[in-house]
Amino acid sequence: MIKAGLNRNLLKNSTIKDYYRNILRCQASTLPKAKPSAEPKVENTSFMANIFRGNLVSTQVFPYPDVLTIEQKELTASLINPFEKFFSDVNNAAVNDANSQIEENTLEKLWELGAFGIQVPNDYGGLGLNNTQYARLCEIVGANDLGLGITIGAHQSIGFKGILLFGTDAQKEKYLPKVSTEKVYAAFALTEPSSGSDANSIRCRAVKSADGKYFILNGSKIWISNGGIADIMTVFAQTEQTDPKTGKTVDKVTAFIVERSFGGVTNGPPEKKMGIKASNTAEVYFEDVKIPIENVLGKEGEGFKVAMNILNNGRFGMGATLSGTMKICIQKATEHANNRVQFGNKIKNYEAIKEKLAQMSMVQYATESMAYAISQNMDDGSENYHLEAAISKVFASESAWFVCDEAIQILGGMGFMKDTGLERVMRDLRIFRIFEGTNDILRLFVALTGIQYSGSHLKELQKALKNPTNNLGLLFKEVTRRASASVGLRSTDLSPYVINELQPYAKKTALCIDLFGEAVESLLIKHGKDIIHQQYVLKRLADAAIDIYAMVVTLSRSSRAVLLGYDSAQHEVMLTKAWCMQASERCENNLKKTSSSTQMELNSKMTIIANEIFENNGVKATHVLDKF
Ligand code: MYA
Repeated sequence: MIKAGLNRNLLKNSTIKDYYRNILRCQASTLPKAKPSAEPKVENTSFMANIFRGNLVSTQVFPYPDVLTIEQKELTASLINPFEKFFSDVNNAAVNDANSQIEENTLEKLWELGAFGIQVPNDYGGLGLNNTQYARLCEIVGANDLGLGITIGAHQSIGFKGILLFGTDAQKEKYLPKVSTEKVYAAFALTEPSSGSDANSIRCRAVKSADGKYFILNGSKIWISNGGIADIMTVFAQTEQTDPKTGKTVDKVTAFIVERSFGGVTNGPPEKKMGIKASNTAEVYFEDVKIPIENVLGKEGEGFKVAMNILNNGRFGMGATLSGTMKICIQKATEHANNRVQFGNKIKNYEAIKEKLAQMSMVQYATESMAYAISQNMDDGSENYHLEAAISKVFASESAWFVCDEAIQILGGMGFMKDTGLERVMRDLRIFRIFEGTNDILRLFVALTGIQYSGSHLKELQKALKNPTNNLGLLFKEVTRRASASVGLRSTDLSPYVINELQPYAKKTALCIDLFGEAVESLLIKHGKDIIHQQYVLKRLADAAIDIYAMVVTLSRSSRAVLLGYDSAQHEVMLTKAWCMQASERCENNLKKTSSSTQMELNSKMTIIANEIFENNGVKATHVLDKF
């Protein structure tokens, strides 16, 4: 339908109007409704959000961000050695894992290092580092001990992050010195027995006292990292709020800073887990906990957004951490392959091994490129990073799993032995695809948030059509884009941003970006609001988005490496070329699958199979030995 009747006349003013009427007529009734907003409109600079609209907004990715001052780089470099020394001389990851706890003197040394208050401003006693500097230290933690990483990550990446992001001056003054220097641990308490991925459905309840000075909190939380050791917690609970429009009371989540010293806060024993055993995970119970009103974090009733923003804000750290984990896995696999002789030859000479190591290095490079693109955009003041942060969490956790698994495969039997240290890493890694938003939920989040943004653009176009003479710029740009696409001339051009050698790969990526925008629009036209139920499709769209982001950040980073004359520049270019070849092909396939009839047929068959298995409470096929 979009391609119908396009010719040069379409670019004339009156025809623009007709053209858009045609396209948008059938969309108007089905698009998700844009919510009216009293806020002034702020341009969304997210690269990923914009490609959902078929727009190229390059500022976050090209050129590759480089925001640290020389002083900040020097300070970061000066911290690397003490952190690495801590892991080589003080910490023992295997012992922490075996004991399911970190020894007291090891924790002491971590406090001395400032590792619990990396991003707390100096005035409050912390190291005062920004996201990018924090990411660099996360890498070291990820390379050495993920279990310990969760203890310090749950503390600062989410435990007290809300105070940093949303705290009042008084809250910051009261709590930040405690959590950065006074050895007080923090935790983030959101998940409940009946509320995991569906975070808005929590049942913990806080009721305001008649004099309005307190909230009384009751309920319980599960699987809380640091839950057994934290004295300060960011807790989310339902509170009764009055809707200003209707005057009716509704339940809305509010965030609170809860001190164990308030009384009524207890916890269960440490959970027995598959991995990250060094970290404490426990149930936390709240019984008539009296929380002073000044401990509401953010505004009353806006706690869900507080929770989401804390999680959004911390996710890049996981990318950086796991990038460090992957490096160590690659190092162990390489050392082994360089020395191990089988069939009279070092195994590094076999193509089966080369393919594995190259692939491991490609995903590590992409993960690291994502993590630092995001952290630097955040440090640059961008508030539009949540899609990219979710993408990096999914990509990093799946890549690290793959890399560790392949490292074990390369080491063979040796990889399976505890002493090599990789089996612990593999156990530790498993949770990363589950917590901080499961990868399945985050894929849906990426696809639906992007689609909502695209839908709101189509709404804008509809509005513009009502007054085309005042909106010529917007309409002209849109028609030109569509006209070009309809004759196979796609509009995205990444050529100005990448070095010559990478131009063919930039072209492949640009094509994916165009196909992506077209796919999103077709899906909106086809499904309208019902798109939220099309999870087979949304998953493929998210996978395409992930591949595109990985291609873009590697193209950008390796171009920078060449321009700055890095010794490793040619290697980075090679990683990028290989990555773009693979990812662009996969991306095109995934986009095709969002609408192909074969895929639809396959999806329906999968639904039938799954339903029958659910009905049967497990496998339904008759065992070959059962009927005789
Ligand atoms: S902590 C537990 C983690 N739990 C989760 O992550 C829960 C996952 N669930 C969700 O995220 C949400 O419930 C989803 C939405 C996404 C499913 N940013 O109707 P809605 C807005 C900004 O779509 P729902 C843990 O694991 C949305 O626009 N806003 O919501 C710790 C809408 O706004 P409006 C967002 O369908 C592990 C409103 O909210 C976002 O109910 C320890 C409602 O939206 C968002 N993301 O659910 C980790 N989402 O009304 C340690 C929604 O204005 C880490 N909205 O339109 C350490 C790692 C690092 C180591 C470091 C070493 C140093």
